[in-house]
Amino acid sequence: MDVLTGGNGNARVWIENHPTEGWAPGRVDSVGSNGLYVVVDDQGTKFEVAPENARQVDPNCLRGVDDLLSLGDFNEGALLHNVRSRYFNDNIYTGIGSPILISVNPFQNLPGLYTEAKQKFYRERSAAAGSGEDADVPPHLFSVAAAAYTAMLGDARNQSIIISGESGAGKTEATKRILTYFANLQRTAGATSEKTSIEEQVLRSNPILEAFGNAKTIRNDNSSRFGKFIDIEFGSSGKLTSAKISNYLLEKSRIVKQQPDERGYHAFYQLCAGGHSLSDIGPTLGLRSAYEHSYTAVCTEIDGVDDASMLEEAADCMDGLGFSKEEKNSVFQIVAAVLHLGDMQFEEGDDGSVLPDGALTDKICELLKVSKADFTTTFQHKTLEDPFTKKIIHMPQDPTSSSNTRHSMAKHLYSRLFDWLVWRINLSAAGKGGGGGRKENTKKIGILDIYGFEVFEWNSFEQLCINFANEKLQQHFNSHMFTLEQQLYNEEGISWSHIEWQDNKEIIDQLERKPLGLFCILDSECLMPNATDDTCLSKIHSSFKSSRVVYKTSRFKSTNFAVAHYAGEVVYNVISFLEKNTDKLHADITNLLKSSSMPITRTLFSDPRFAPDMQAQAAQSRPGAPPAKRGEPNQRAKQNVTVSVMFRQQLDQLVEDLNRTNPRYIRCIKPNGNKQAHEMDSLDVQRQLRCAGMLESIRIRRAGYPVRRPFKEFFNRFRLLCPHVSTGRSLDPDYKELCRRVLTDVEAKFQAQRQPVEAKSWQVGRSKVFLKEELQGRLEKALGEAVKVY
Ligand code: AD9
Ligand code: MG
Repeated sequence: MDVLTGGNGNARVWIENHPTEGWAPGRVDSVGSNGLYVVVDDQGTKFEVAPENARQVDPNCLRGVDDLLSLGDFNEGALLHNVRSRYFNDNIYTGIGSPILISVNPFQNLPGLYTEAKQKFYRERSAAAGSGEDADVPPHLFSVAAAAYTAMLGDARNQSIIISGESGAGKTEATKRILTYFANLQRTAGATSEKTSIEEQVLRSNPILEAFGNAKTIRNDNSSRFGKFIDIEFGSSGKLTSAKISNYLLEKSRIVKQQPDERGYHAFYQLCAGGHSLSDIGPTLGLRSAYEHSYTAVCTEIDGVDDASMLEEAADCMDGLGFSKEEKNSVFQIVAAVLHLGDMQFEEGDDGSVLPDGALTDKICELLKVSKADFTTTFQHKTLEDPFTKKIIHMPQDPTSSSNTRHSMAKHLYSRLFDWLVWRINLSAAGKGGGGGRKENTKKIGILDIYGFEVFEWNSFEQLCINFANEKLQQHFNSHMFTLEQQLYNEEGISWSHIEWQDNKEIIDQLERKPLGLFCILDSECLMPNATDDTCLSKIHSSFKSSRVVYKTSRFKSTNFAVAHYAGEVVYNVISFLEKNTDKLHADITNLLKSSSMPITRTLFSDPRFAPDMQAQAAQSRPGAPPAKRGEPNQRAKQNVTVSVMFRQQLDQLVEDLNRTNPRYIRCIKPNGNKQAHEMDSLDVQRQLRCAGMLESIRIRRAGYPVRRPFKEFFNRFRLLCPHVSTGRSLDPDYKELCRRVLTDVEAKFQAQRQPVEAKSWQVGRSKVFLKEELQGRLEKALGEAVKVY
């Protein structure tokens, strides 16, 4: 009798599409008159499951295993339930083989999780395991970091740790823990650490980056609004020698406008709360409380966060990183100027807008160190070239135009300041000799903390860029997993030929293909004199008429188009796409700020490393300019390039760099939207696991031989099926041969029952038996029946 209907009440099968749990283990209760199994979940609710869909639950999954690959049952239900049951036991980490770690945000500080003793434990275990992978240690961020480090020492290749997941899932926290782990390596290894050591410098970079690049969003009180890749370099002895951060696409729109319940960058509020007590410049900043400034008025505080003390921390870190007093003061002066820019009002004048608040104008000019006359003119008139006569004309600006000029100035000032800060931090973290460790025999571990796939009610240009970045990383992930799979088969001598997996190449192609990909259409519209968001949208629709990937959605407003991303459909609203992609800065603003007597402001608008509009000029005037590096703005592109071009170049470079490393992946999961400990929205977690490509990685494994069992374990489990195959009296039996005999024998039995096994359902490798899932299921089922007979 079938084990499912044996009525023993213990058989567990998966209930798929469970309304609250996604997948839930249930007990088979009976068989309905329609032939469907009646399955009861743990809450007593009954479901009907078709016999062909009734997959048995691996009992280990109910307890939760450290590594999902140790389960024979490798389906989505096993993945979800395993992660869930571990999370409720405060085991937030789960492995999927050695290169993938799933991390669920605990939303509480779990005692003892990140102690120095833990760091030491993982460091020693990994070093002892030689290859760096100690399969017996519980999964942890430190096991990933330790494995990367040991592998780096033993292997010529650079390593990388790619951390992804959606907003609030714990990427930045994970990055910080891993950085601390690397910074502590020498310390826990017994060496002392000085205050000026490179390890300390690396740790100091974070509070500054968070102050200037993080903001409160509805999803995360400390959301990173930029992507970052940190390259840590180690000398030949394994000592940390330098670090270099590359930053990606800071969200600029947030500087001047935020959604309800969201804030601008933390630095704004920190400066309003604590700026007055900054020595030297405090009183000269002229700041009031955050709710009195236009850019920060909407949502001023975050529960449990003391902005003033955060400012102190960021300022201390600047001191620690060796910022000069002038540099530090300039940074705060520029931020204060941005806040004052937000407060400017414009009135209609006879000859262009007028600025009625003289004191405010004076303050901004004083902070930015520019002439008041030039400043006023910038908002009064726009310098243009007459398209026919080619003569320079000064067009009066109306208040709306002046107001936009001011927002544009604020956005460029702040985002370039952010680029400058990253550059300045890198200078301090470049190690002795300031060369960024460009010595020959150094090795690197790169850590990527990038914004995850995101879908909001309203998705704009930023979401398209972010989601495209995720497509690229997903492709990298898939092809790496696929390559790994093939490598294992080669090592084990398994013949393979027909592994197919779902590639997201088609989507990427439709977005980036030249000349008619989505980004190219957008870029060429940005060059058209009369183009608008509307003309752009109609070009998108006419170019992708028969596309399955980019399409028109009739259910939505006419300003929308949809993209079928690998992680799901996203509807984008084209409004502001052209403006955001062009991101033009009028030459009048550049000229004004170039004339500043404050060195940093001048640099931001004249040095091509921070001023993309200066790049073409620089290429001509500075033939000996240093070679370009990833993440450095001077490499981005020629004059007039769009934001999307720059971003895609950065991404291509990133993927190229990652391809040269041995990657490990940390997939962060947000268990609920309420930021609560011990609460899980299973359906949402299921969606995130899918977006993280966990299903894809399951599919890749399923397409090959997903079940691998060491010979001895396999034989001992299934020997009952072939009692005549035995070890005899041998003390050292040839388990490989025994497994082969069991499998051949079982295959013959199935054949005799006229239920043949599909060809090539199993192979015997060098150290393990490789099975298709279907055969594994049938073996387990046969075993269940055999046990009953005995
Ligand atoms: V975003 O894409 O930058 O918006 P992240 O970076 O994924 O996002 P973050 O690391 O900032 O999320 O985590 C959000 C919050 O969750 C943190 O501020 C902590 O309060 C909380 N968190 C995350 N990970 C941990 C952890 N390992 N232990 C305790 C955590 N709390
Ligand atoms: Mg973050």
